[in-house]
Amino acid sequence: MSITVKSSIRQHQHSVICDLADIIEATWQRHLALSPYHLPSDLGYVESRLEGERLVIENVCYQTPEFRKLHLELAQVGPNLDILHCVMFPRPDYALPMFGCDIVSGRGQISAAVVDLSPTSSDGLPTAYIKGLEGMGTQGYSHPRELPSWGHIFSEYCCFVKPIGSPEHKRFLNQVNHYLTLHCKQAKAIAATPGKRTEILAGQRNYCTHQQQNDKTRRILEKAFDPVWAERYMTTVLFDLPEE
Ligand code: 18B
Repeated sequence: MSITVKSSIRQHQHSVICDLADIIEATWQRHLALSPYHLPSDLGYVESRLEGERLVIENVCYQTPEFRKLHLELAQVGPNLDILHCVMFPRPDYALPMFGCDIVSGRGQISAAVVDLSPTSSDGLPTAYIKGLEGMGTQGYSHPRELPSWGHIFSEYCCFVKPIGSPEHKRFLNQVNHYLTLHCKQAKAIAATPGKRTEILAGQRNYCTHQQQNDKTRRILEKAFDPVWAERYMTTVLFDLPEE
């Protein structure tokens, strides 16, 4: 009898991506009460071909009392392109910002590393976040990168860089850990505000519709699958919205 084990792509990815995936999962487990979140059954583990190369996507999803969906995604495009994507979607009863993180590594070099806690209210980030993030951003990195036109959704503490060498890799890992820990602690500390649902939903919708305009993400998915599949994936898995 032969047993086939679906081998995880995690151990084959850039070490910064593996380390960050471990940090994210450990931080979630330490601070939050996780229960499973079920993706549409055909979208949890996905494989396709992009220009003759394999595209593999592995999704890890949870929900908690404060978060409708915690989503960590690892993707590998052929032997050379590794991606980590993570978004935390608060339940619309909680006036929390959006935690988002993306790392793209091509041929062993990280070209893009992004982390932010993005406001969902027109008043900007809550005071506790402003205090916790003071002085943080792209300081300490030699290659900050310019945000695309849809990037006005991010906060002034958004870190978008090409991190060079192991000191900057380490700095980025520490920075994500800091943003994530602050966010988990705040989520536990604040009370639900059901009266603000409409405003919070509008803020989340604004975030998601702008993220869906990321042509670089869309292009990878369209080439590996097709435009209809890419649209479904971007709107149901990467940046979906809760029912009213
Ligand atoms: N993203 N990223 O998640 N993206 O998902 N990403 C790229 O060096 C994928 C998020 C963000 O300059 C690039 O230029 C794929 C979240 C920004 O126009 C590639 C998936 C955030 C840019 C991919 C994925 C986020 C960017 C180009 C699904 C922030 C710069 C890499 C697994 C919170 C956009 C490069 C620009 C870039 C791909 C940000 C290839 C396939 C949550 C700002």
